[in-house]
Amino acid sequence: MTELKATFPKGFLWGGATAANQFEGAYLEGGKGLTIADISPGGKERMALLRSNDYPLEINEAKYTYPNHVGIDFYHRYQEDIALFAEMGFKTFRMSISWARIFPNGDDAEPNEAGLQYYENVIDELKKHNIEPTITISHYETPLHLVKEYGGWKNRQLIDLFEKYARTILERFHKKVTYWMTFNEINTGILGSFFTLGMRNESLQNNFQALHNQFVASSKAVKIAHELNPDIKIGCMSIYATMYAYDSNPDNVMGMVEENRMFNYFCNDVQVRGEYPTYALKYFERNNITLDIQPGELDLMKEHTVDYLSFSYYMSSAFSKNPEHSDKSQGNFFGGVKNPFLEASEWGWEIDPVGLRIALCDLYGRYGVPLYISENGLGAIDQPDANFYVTDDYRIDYLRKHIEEMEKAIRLDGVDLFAYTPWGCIDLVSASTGEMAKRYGFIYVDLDDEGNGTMNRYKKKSFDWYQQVIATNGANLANN
Ligand code: BGP
Repeated sequence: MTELKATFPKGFLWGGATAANQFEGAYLEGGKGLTIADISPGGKERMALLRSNDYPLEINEAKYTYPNHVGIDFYHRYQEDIALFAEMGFKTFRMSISWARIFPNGDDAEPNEAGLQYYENVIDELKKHNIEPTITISHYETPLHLVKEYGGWKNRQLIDLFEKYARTILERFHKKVTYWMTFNEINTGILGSFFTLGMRNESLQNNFQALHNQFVASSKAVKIAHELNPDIKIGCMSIYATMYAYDSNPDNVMGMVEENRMFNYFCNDVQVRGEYPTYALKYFERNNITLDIQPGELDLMKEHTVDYLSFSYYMSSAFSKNPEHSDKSQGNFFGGVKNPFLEASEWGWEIDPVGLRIALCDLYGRYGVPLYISENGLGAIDQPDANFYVTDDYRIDYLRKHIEEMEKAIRLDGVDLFAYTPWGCIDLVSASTGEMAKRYGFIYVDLDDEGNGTMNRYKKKSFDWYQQVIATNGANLANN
């Protein structure tokens, strides 16, 4: 009989999560090329623009702002920031490597040594503080050249280019980095996300071909990682939004089942179980989708599945077919109908801690592999006092309630959860709105959307709280 775990296991990986394009800045330094994030304007219209055909593939400073070009300047300030993470007691730090720092155009013959050295310095700094890096290989950072010249991920050539990039960083860092993730929130590709696929408003056929290419690319990275170092743990990463039927109407329940499996399960099914599920094959059939699958690819996907499943969790979603339930909730990539039982953040994301326990039970029950919560948190407008101190009880409250549910999932449900990295552990640029105003951090960065501010770092109230959470391995969640 397997031993049942009580509360947070020894060695639980507490930490925080970031992405290169949202906090490094220095977007043209060190030989870096442009990525799709670099041409994405800041401001609330970003997601609407992303979904339109007017989405500019060039930087247009006369028309737009680009807060992510400077980010929070982690590129130059990583030592100071990592020291703060260490002071909080981080066991792991999730970061991405920007593909275009390593291969500026994505298809260059040789890697850019300056980029590799930069990441080596960051990794060494983390190790110096006993923080295990968790590296996302691709977090919305496909080189722009691959979008403009190759048409994005629907082009099979990207598989080989990605393989070369993944091999380069894995060969360089496989002795120093144990935890890896392949594609960030890969399932947003189902919705045709530009960030994920590097394609704008294309057909379902192209979206699913692009995803297939990413599945193959991901399996290749898994294979390379394990060949280099069998101790490496490499996972997939999806957004998970717990899905409810709005009510007990069987039609709504069936609709929820359909939404749930295409959005929450499809990419995990392929990457954890190693094969296309039957419901997806039927979906392809109904929608006239015929994938170009080359000989050997399905075997590769079956043989090189991930070691763990990671997911971001911010909110749940309710499903209704009833046209009277037309009041939609907001989400970064999707929105169901408003759930009358839940409160929402200032950005309309519905807050649902119990939904996280449901997610953990669901995913562990379905896959039985270790789980890593790679993003979670509350985007909020912080009001610092004259000393730049932020009393962010709302953030503590959000995180505390989610951690309580994680604890129950481990203690009462026997879920094998081994890591938790709240999103934007230091304030950074938002992915959906490209703004600084939406903050998640334990550390306040003095910088506004127009680029005003010293960029000095200040500890928020939640900094001390999270430090205590980590020091007690999740036993003391009190907000003193
Ligand atoms: C996820 C992304 C992150 C991050 C987060 C918060 O979808 O993986 O990159 O930004 O959402 O979203 P936002 O920044 O839009 O508040």
